[in-house]
Amino acid sequence: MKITLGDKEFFKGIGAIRYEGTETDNPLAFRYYNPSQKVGKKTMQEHLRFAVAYWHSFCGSGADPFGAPTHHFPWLGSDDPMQRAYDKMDAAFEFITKIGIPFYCFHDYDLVEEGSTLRESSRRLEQIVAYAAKKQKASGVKLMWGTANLFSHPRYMNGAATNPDFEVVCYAATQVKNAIDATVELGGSNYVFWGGREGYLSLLNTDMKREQEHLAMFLRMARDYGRKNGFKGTFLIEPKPMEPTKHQYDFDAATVLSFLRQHDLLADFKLNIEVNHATLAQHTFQHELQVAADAGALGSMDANRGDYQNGWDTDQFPNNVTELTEAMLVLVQAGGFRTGGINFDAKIRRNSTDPADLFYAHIGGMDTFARALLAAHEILASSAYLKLRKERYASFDAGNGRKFERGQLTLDALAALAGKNGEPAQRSGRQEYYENLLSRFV
Ligand code: XLS
Ligand code: NI
Ligand code: NI
Repeated sequence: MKITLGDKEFFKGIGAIRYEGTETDNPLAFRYYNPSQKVGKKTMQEHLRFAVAYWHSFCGSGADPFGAPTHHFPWLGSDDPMQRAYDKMDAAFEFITKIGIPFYCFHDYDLVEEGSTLRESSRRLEQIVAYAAKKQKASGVKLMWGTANLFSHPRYMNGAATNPDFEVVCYAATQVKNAIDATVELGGSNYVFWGGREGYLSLLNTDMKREQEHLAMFLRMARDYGRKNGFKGTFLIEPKPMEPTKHQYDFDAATVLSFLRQHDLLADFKLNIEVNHATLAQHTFQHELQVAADAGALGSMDANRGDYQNGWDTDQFPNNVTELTEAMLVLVQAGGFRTGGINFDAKIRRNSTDPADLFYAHIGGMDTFARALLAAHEILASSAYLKLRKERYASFDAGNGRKFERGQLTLDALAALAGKNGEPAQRSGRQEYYENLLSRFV
């Protein structure tokens, strides 16, 4: 079959999306995201470093456990798997350039479907990666991160790196090796490990300690392979507490950090924090970001949102400015992104079936982040926020408080001070005051 490349337009009638400001009522325009606008020292585009997720936007069929696919993407129409992969890539780059997002992210088998043998799959991947390199060069779009899908194929039903069967571990290693090669070839600035099925369904049949040691060994090997083969970017772990397994090993930021520390991997690995994973772990997004930032390990973000009434990973596009302002406060104070960015790991709803829906979804998400960035920047640059928070800890800035922080007092000394000072005066935490302060800027 003769392969045709790049001669179809998939999003007809939709041109480049532009910033038109808050006065516009054009639903296909940005109202806040103005890439070249300066916010402090950097432009919005430099702060936010948006990325499109290949899997949701170009592979997601809209199927759910109760019903068949609703998204009949025209780029998936061919009978030939390579033609489908090329068409999908044309559609992806058309969308990414029209929306004006500078980066994208993929799993190996988002780019092309897996073949019936490992050799066939590797060959297909090499071909599509060569095409991706051309598309990147022609458009200026860059790869934010690559990863391997180690969870969809039935062979991974008991895990990949943590599978009790060594043969499956070897198979997973081959996929990771190829995905790292692809990431290096495409100049990706990060390589991601999301736990997939690394976890367990029942502890009865699981040797947790052994599985976690295998995971550390596997990550170490991937790190060594990447470094030996020219990967200079950041390895990222993406925590998630549950789904698809009942208990995922990379539960949340604190769990992953302690794992990385225990296995001496913190020099090469940082965290990719996802909104809906944070909330599934009963945390807020900003909490997870702060935990990562405090460890110097805030690498990247997967942007989406959950549903307040549902307890699963709904991966909706972000739309809550107030919540994201709290997240942006953490990011800006941490000094922003280095190799990472904001990847829209979000999907349009099953019943959003117009080609324009993918545009509305990303426009909404980008505008929401732009507003949150502007608000956070203003709060930090021109409100009393930082001063107020600092004052709350003023008793540690001098005298015995400072001595305590420096380790110059003992528990006995503290008890003696309490005896002398008596009952401490009440000091309000003023939560509502802080909340109102934030509201003033959103
Ligand atoms: C699933 C994860 C996944 C990772 C990439 O919940 O968010 O999409 O981001 O493997
Ligand atoms: Ni997710
Ligand atoms: Ni994700």
